Amino acid sequence: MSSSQAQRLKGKTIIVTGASSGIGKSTAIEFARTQPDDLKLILTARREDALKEVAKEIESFAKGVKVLPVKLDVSKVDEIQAFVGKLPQEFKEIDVLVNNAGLVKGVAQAPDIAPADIATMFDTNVTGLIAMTQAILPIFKARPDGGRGDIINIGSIAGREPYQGGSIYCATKAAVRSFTDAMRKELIATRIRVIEIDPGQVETEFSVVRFGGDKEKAKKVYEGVEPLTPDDIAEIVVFAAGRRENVVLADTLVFPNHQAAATVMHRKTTQ
Ligand code: NDP
Ligand code: 8X3
Repeated sequence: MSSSQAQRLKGKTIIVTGASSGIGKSTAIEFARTQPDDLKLILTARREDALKEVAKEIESFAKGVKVLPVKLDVSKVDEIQAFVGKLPQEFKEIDVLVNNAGLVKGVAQAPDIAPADIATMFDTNVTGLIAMTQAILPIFKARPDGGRGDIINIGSIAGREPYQGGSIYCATKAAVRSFTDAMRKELIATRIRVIEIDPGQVETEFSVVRFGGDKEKAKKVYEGVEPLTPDDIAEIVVFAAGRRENVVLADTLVFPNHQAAATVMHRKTTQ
């Protein structure tokens, strides 16, 4: 017998941005684990090969899940518009949008932050997320009662608590938070749920990207601590989407046990 969560997700079409690694990949897999019999997943990111691997993995255990991997750079607004227009008929009726794609570049402080890094972070984390939302929202709004569907935005503790060396990334996540909160109010007369999940420290490719591919530097971020896993966040995303339609998990801050703020962490030291 399937769970009530599985029943509520049955037949849904779900899009996850940034599904080629980390939280997005785990989210795609967790949706498929929860509802393996009847689900459609649209998985997007820039690395198409990685997306195809995720699709293969899902199809190996979830026979009722149809996966559509699509190469999409969310920082290119015209690509987003073309992507929605070209979706195959059976994937057009999207029910859940998970805006997860995002990144951080470096730890530079003003006035030394590279303009290209500023642009990449804002174009991806803010303009990309807004453009995805604007592209999908008309599909939700065309439904009865003012509209139906879920928008799940992956914010960050960084959007609530700016820290040194993260000014631009933090500003992008604060922008996501403002956009999300405003939208929830704007859509009050609909059945559309606007949800934000703000993780603390999660071990993914995030720090590798931050340090330009330097895996040693990235590893140091997690020394002496036990970060969250991408699966931890994926479970919360799926939980939020799998609630009864009248239940809106509007806002969630998630820490690992050793963390109490963006920069307040307990690190075990080895003597
Ligand atoms: P990863 O680097 O593992 O994953 C990031 C994903 O975003 C990848 O799939 C990447 O795919 C995709 N992405 C990046 N840029 C673009 C782009 N221009 N267009 C499309 N996809 C893009 O990191 P996480 O899983 O940690 O990050 C996921 C989200 O979680 C981000 O929004 C991040 O800010 C947020 N977050 C992460 C935390 C952490 O500690 N790890 C904590 C709080 C929030 P590809 O490279 O193939 O395009
Ligand atoms: C990622 C968490 O604190 O490294 O959003 O910026 S943090």
